[in-house]
Amino acid sequence: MYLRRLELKDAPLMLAWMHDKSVTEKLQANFASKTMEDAESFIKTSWDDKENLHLAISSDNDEYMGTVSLKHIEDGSAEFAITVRAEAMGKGFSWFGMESIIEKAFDELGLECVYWCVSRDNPRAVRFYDKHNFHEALDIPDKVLKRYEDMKNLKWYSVLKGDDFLSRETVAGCPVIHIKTIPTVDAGELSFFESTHDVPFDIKRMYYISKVPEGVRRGFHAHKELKQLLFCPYGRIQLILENKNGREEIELSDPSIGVVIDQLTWREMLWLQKDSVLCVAASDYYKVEDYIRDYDEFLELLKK
Ligand code: T46
Repeated sequence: MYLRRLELKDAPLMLAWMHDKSVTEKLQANFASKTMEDAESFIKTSWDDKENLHLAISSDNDEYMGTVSLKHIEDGSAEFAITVRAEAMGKGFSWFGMESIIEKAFDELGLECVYWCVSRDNPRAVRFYDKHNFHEALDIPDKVLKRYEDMKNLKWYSVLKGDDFLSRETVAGCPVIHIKTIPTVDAGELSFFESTHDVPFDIKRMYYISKVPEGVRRGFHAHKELKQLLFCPYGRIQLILENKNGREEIELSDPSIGVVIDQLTWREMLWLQKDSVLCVAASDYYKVEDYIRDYDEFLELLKK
């Protein structure tokens, strides 16, 4: 998936979500009356708009999955907004769009702050932002609040440049480790780890998962005893972990970042980009009896 300029060919899919109640019911604007001309005019206007940046979130096949925006770009800040098609929900497109445009705001546009709000009556959106560790902002300027004065029950969020919103120490309590990595000038980098020195167990097995299409999920199991280090040397994979600490996710896309699963943990892996590779160093040989593939059985074991 990637961000690109909106194109006229996106208008039919854009109009489709505008007329899809499951997408628009919690949005502030009324999209139901929009026409194909409105969608095309929005797209054309976006091409040389200086105050707003509207980009398409595109699948690897160049299919429009939604729009992500920085609006009211002024005084070093901008308002973030996003809408994805129903078909794109739960497949990593929202997080990808958000993460990418916030990085763009700080790194390319030189902004200092990105803020946004969501209705507290929209639990899906509130859960999404809370899950990604965004915190409620209490210092939104009056000028911005004025734009929303007719709206009640809003929750505001903001991210400041330098906030390490992507870097994490744990996912559902499982340690995120920095794999030792040595760069060579103009010749890439080399990463390595040694059994018991860098990884907290003896490595008895390595395996890797490749040739997975975009949007496919694997996993759906826990292990009784096995400890593993998971990392993604190429591509982008979302790792969703659930255990006694709750359910959290992390995107693996940096070859020098790994996650150690060292406790009873349900896992799912979502391929955000086709041909991404998931590598795993495991503490034991393959033992079919170590797998818990039944979610209810996992929940029962978690209670014990
Ligand atoms: C895990 C996640 C991250 C073997 O024969 N030997 C092996 O070492 C492995 C790992 C798998 N297999 C067989 C078992 C299945 O018939 O390969 C087939 C696919 O395995 P599975 O459906 O378990 O694949 P994933 O991607 O759901 O899970 C794998 C690991 O199995 C699991 O331990 O934590 O990756």
